[in-house]
Amino acid sequence: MRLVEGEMRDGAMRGRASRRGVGGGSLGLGVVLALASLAPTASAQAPTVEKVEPPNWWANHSINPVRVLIRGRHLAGARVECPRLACGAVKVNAQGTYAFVDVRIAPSTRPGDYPLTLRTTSGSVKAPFTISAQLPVMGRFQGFGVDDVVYLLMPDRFANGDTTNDRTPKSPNILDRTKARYYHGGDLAGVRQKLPYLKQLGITAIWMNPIYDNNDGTDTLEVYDKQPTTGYHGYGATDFYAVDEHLGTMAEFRALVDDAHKAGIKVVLDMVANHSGPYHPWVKDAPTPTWFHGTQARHPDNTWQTWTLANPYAADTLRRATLDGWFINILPDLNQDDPEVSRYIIQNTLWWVGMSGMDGIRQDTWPYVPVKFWRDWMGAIKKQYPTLRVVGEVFDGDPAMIRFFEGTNSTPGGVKTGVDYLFDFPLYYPIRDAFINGKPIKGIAQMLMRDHLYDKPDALMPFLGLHDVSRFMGEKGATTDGLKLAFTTVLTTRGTPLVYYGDEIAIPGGPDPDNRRDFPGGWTGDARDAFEASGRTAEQQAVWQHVHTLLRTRAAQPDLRRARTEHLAVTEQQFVFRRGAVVVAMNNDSTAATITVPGAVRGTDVLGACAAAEISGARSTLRLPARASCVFVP
Ligand SMILES: [Ca+2]
Ligand SMILES: [Ca+2]
Ligand SMILES: [Ca+2]
Repeated sequence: MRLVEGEMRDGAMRGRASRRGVGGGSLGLGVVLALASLAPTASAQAPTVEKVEPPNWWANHSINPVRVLIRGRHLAGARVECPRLACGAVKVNAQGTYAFVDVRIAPSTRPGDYPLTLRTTSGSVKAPFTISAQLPVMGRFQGFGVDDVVYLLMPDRFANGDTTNDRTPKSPNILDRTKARYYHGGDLAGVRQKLPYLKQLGITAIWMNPIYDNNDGTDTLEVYDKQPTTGYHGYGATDFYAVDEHLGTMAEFRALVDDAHKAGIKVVLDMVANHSGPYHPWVKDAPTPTWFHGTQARHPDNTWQTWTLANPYAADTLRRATLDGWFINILPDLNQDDPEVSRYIIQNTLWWVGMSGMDGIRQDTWPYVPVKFWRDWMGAIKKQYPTLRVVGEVFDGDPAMIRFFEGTNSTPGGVKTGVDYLFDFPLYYPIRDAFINGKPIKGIAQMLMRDHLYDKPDALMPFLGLHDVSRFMGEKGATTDGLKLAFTTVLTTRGTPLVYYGDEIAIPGGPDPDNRRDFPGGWTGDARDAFEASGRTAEQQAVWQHVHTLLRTRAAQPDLRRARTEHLAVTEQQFVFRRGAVVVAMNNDSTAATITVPGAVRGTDVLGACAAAEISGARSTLRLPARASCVFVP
């Protein structure tokens, strides 16, 4: 790193000169105006600062120096002074709109304000920068795993805990509950208020869709039915270092994490490293020429051919079309091969974790980013927060694809990303097929057969729905009997199960955005409050109780989380398996079934559907009602 002593002395001298020239407090207003009129060009060219990223960092952090990105104007030729810190490796882009600087923080540096000064021949400007105290580790950065049940909620659609953030001067016109692609008003305050509900249901972790600041106006690029959209879902960041004003503030996010931890609930936050939103300031003016893959005017469209990434015979050009293309030809694709981009994203991730004390990350669009970047990103996370856990989104029903992206797999070039978990999309499809369409339940067991491909089947996250697919109850032919069977599967199979908000009360809804309806009762004046049993229909309450019982049983029975799985019987529409002392039996047929399995099935069915098994010698006979599941616990 280049330093700095000389620059600082130099700069200090120029600083004095500059203060004389531009006018301090002792000069009268008339004099300043006179000077300005004499030298308008010089005055107009003085550097300005609009944004500092990250705005703060920590002493004794695994990343030191931190690479600070300063957005401003007239930064060409800038030197950077960092009193009580050490600065170097300054780089300014050709437009003079972005300066990068390494800021080294001595271990003894105390928390406080440490503004940087950018100085050019035309003047100087301060860039605010703060050293923060690290949050105590105890009870934070906990990670998550098979002992947890994760609840995915969309912050804008769960509960409106603070109506004062519904419309603010920053974005006054993009909230409308009658429009499915506008903000509806849910927020972090609402999630905090509903923690007792989540605790009562029995989940132990929440995953929230991204809370980055998204565009303050309508999106007229991503248009459906000729209608503009908004960034209510959070996936189109315009500021990676701020919480969207509709959802709250970083202080509220930290308070939510603290409250959740007090309730025994972990917090997993969604992050997006593949792209920014189309309205991010970078799109019009990028920090480096290679910040994105192309420009808004000229870039590759994404071909969605993720299979080419795993194809050992694919030419590199085939892969690049999927790695570098812009999603829906609109979302600016970040170039993680640019080392400045890579550092930016890695630091940004650690900043969110360090600021909040959160426990895990859900990473979007995993296949569309080079595995080398993921290796570096995972390494940086684990270096600073060894207990934190990451689940990656590989949206693919083919186990060969999931296997390819498994964190322990050596991908071409010998790269292992180290990602902890992946979603179990392969299991999702036979679950829907069996329990909605009446296809054989055997398909679920046959998909589980493919677990032999994985190093760690337990590292998968099974689910029956999430925010990118139609609701289970939104599919033609879906019934709550089928939904209950699906919940039994998800909550008793291996891995860390995921519950999508509202599925526990059988909310309907078609494809995006209809699958993101408001949770009933989350808004003052809602016709019904389904957060309370009294606000649920009898059918909703039956599903809720089913999920609640399964979660309570899962919590009480470590075997349901950690014991080896043994498939005891698989027929076209019956499936019985054992996990340790617990036996799960499912009948997907429209008539009752009697099935005999090896071994003694002891105990009672906690779900209340089956009578006790008849044990005879080394075999047990189970009588299963139509379209029902039973969990026998000794
Ligand atoms: Ca609100
Ligand atoms: Ca916003
Ligand atoms: Ca990409």
